[in-house]
Amino acid sequence: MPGGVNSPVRAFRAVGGEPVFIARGEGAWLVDADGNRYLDLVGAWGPLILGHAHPAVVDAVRRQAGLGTAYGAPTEQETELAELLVECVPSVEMVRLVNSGTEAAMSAVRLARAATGRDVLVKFAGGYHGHADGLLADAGSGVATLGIPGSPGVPAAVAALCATLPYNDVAAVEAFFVEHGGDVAAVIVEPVAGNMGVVPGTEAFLTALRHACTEHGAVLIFDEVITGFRLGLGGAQAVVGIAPDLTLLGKVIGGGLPMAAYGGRADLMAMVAPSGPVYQAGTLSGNPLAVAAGLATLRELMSAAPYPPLERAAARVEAVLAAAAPRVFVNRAGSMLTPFIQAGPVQDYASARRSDTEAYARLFHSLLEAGVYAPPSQFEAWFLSAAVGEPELGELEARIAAGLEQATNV
Ligand code: KE4
Repeated sequence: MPGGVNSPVRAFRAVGGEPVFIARGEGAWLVDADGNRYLDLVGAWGPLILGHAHPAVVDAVRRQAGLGTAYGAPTEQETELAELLVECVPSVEMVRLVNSGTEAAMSAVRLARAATGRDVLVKFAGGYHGHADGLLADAGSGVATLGIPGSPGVPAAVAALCATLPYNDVAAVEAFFVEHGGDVAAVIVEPVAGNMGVVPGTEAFLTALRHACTEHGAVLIFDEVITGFRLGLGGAQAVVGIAPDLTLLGKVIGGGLPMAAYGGRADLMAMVAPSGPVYQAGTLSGNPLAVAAGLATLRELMSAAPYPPLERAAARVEAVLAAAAPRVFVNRAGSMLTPFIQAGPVQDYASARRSDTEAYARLFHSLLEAGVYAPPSQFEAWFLSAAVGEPELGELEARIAAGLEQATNV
């Protein structure tokens, strides 16, 4: 396998050393193949908001496996999951389940282009929406982590259809739309960016995007693959009170199994095959096993309401990190946060990239030594799970403080 991994960011290339091979997860903990235990701040890059092997999820998946893993036919459970997504996410009237955030993003962009008859897509530097050809320009996450310029293999003609603007830059958005508004099919944005490290979108920025898209007839796509059901049952759009036209979901809604979705205005979604001409399909879309894990996860989130304790736990981790100011600057939104190794502030990709990635690598390894598994990249989000209770939190605070001391005082 290229780099010995099935997704680049797992290879530790940005922090050095060999990746840890994981044997199992237990609540807030990961256990590696040698039996070493780590408090997990990656959470499989966001899905594991309940922690690893949550009993409700394990039982649901175990039960479904005995009934079969995939039928290639509709099931009641898919309909139940779709109804939960429509119920929880304010702007979503209709939804299509797919297998990954990449699929959700590429499908939503195709739908927006079909609905508007236009080609131009606007994204933001440091934003990451999966690895579909037209979305890799100036991307965040692993593209930023590995410093890959754009991505080879994307035809120039395809790349030329994607305009990249600075995140949180209202003037740049307004100027672009004055010039090109009539050509824009869609704007795709992470309302709270997670892939340049955590950078919340300002209300002014997100409002400007909403106004520009409404005024010029473009489709506003909120990529909530990370923030959906992470910042609350309604995601970032419920927090900021802005309704996009389409929303991408993923990660949490699959509870750790391959599951994502795109949805939004019924008039747009009705254009998707077979009810409309915009083709999109998938052998395992909405498959019973992933739907079982997703339903169990969402039902647990709706009944246990873990968001307030998650917020408190994340605020305590933030406080330990922020105490290292001005060597460290922390951005946080709910239970996702990033310690940037710099004085800050960090409000876009250009400022995020001023971070000392060497010092971040030292922090990463000192935490790993101390039994904390943080993202192996400065340009990713740290995630708290609901499985992090008081004992684990005390351990986290102590281990992070020690790791910071070691890493940033050289
Ligand atoms: P997937 O195709 O990886 O399921 O989702 C793509 C995607 C779309 N939108 C956002 C906001 C995302 O964060 C992602 C994927 N996130 C990365 C980490 N930030 C996944 C980890 C990886 O690539 O291994």
